[in-house]
Amino acid sequence: MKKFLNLGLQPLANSYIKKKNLKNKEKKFKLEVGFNNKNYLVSIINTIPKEKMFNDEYPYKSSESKTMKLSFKNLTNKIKKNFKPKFIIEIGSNDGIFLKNFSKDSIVGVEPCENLAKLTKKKKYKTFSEYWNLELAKKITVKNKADLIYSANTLSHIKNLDEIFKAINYGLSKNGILILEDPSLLQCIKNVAYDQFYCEHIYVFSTIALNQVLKKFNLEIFDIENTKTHGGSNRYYIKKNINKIYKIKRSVQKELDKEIKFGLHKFTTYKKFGSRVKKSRKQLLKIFLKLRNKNRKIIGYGATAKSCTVLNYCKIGTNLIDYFYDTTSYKIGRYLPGSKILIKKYLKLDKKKVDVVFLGAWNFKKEIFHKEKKFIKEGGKFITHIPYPRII
Ligand code: DWN
Repeated sequence: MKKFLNLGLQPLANSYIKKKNLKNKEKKFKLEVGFNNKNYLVSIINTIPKEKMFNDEYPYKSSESKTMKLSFKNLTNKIKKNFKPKFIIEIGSNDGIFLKNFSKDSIVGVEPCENLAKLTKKKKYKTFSEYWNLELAKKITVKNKADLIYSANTLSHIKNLDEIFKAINYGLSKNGILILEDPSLLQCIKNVAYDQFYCEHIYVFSTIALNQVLKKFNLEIFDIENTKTHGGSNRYYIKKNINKIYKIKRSVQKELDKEIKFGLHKFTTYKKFGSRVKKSRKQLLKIFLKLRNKNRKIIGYGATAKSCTVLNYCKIGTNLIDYFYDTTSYKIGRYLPGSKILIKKYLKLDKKKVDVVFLGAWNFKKEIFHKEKKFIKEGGKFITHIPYPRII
């Protein structure tokens, strides 16, 4: 693997600090990103054991945003109309944002983070709080194989792709389909969204790379949709080679052509991205310092895992951001890892109290701007670093 990006020493992105632990030394790891020119995968180089990240204290809940709820709802309607699955497995069911759109006897969830699995179990959805692997696939499909396996924003978090796909291949019926959804590497590189890289995001997939991985398991992509979620994602519709029901759509070659045209198969593209990231850091810091010199009150909005990368890479701390707002109850009253900025319970933005807001959750810009119409109307400003640092 050839390294193209060094994001410095970073703490675990989702390890929000309790006040009583603020003085404790945090564990940090080298966050470096590389390109494998054999299988075209882009991944972080040093990985953290999964048990350290995905346990019974996982803070992220998908249902915190209206955008995500709507996206899952729309997909559900499409699935019901086009595929009519009788038995579905969801890998990475989180707080049930997708699951709850189906009847309890037609879907099972797999969610290793016990605190999240508890939420769906409570609502009587069968949920396995285990890591997805072949053994689990065998256990779940004793009676029936799945007509549909769905996984959003999860496979990019799992190191051993061979194990995942072996288990998927086992669990999926002959004519069943697999739908995967993850951030698009093309969008990540185009938008200089270097904060898509942190301990949990082991991979950011290109179609080129995913295609290579799938081939080994006799799986093939038959359709791709570009979605707007998480800063630009791809939804891949995948089938077994032996399944002749679905024809391969033009969208697949179109996406591959786009990626090749952009150079996602070449190391030089990533080298250039590395330089753009350094430039982005410089520009972002310049904006913060200028505003601080003018005594502007700056806060953050959305204490995301992505923010952890930005704040620690750019060395932005309490000297530049007073506090963050977030709606997630688990995060409130804790401090962001590394930068140690306090996370407060979300209140509607008030221009009398705040001048400028750093968009940690830049991927929900539209939803947030809609919510904060009044603040914007009264002259409130936002800082974003995507696709380049600027005040809006
Ligand atoms: O892959 C992953 C994605 C899907 O979710 C995980 N590894 C971890 C997590 O990443 P993230 O924290 O970068 O995700 P989000 O979805 O960008 O996080 C949004 C955060 O912003 C949440 O903490 C909720 C918060 N929020 C808010 O406070 N007000 C979000 C919205 C839309 C709001 O209006």
